[in-house]
Amino acid sequence: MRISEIHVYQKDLPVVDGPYTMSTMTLHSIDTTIIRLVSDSGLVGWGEVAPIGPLYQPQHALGARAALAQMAQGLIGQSCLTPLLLRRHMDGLLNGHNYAKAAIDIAIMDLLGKHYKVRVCDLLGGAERERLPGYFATGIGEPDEIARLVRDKVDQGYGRIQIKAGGRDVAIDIAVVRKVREVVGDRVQLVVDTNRGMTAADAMRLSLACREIPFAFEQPCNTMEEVASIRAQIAHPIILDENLENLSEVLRAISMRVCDGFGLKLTRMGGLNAMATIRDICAARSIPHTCEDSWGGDIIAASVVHIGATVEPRLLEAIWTAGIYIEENYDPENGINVDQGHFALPDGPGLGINPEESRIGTRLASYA
Ligand code: 0XW
Ligand code: MG
Repeated sequence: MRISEIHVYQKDLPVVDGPYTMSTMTLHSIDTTIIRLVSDSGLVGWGEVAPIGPLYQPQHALGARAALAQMAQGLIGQSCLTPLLLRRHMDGLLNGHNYAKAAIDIAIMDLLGKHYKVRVCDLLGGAERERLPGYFATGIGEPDEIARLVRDKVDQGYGRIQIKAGGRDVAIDIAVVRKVREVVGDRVQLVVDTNRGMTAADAMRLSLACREIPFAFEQPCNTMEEVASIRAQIAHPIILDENLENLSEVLRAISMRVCDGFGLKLTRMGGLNAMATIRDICAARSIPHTCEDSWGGDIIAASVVHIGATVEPRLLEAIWTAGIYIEENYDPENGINVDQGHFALPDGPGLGINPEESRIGTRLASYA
């Protein structure tokens, strides 16, 4: 079974109830790239990559499409049955650009699952459970507004909440964290994420001012070195997110002992197979982590749920998908939606979703 066609689509995903705000950007709409990969046996596999704007991380939508254009013709005729060899073949066509390769990796795993009539989670080693905990991420906001939102989300069933901080006077962030704690107490696990948006000094101020409030501090500063510089002086465990750009950076973070957990972004890491490798490394060192992506529709969401289901429950912090911010599912029947703060693992073969062509935007290019 060989790759016979690759089709590339682009779709704008306006942010429902937007904009979505973080320390470094305000997002009204996200540009996603969808891949439809067709085998010579007539099976279809779906892939997606949706970097969240050009500022969140070095990966961006135009870069993903340029990388896919660079590789696509060279992928025609390659075997669909050997994802590892396909990955090596992609590395021989283009240096780096894991996030674009991730869209192909996801599509090939979807196709492979359909071929063998098994789910992607089974190809990745097997599902630990069918229902997975999600987390909710706030935007940047004022103390009362964020506390109200967090209370609502905890009431809806979320067991983990990520509060956005940074990019403003740290005193407001301190007030937000205190207000949230006052309102929800220890009913929920809290994470404070600055998205690289604080200086080391401000991150220390926030942590020490809230030393009695348990939370994990996500990506408090821009670089691993800055985070390492405050590590011994602050009161909270650290999660790294944006700094983890590939497997090598994951290993660097582990060897630097710079953090206690990871926020793992599926496409930035290189796709489902790369995530499986990182999952196993995390298991070897008992490192808790999330399974998520920066954004994306049903294809990314299903992928995140499939890999998340294979993580040992003691190490899976939570799943995050952009679903609640997206107007419609690509697959109205089997699309991935959150229910009481949890996600159900799809039960069909492959990713278990069947996107409708009318819902995946504009076709930009086709290769055969
Ligand atoms: C909560 N998220 C997954 C949504 C945005 O992409 C940012 C992000 C994060 O943890 O940084
Ligand atoms: Mg983060």
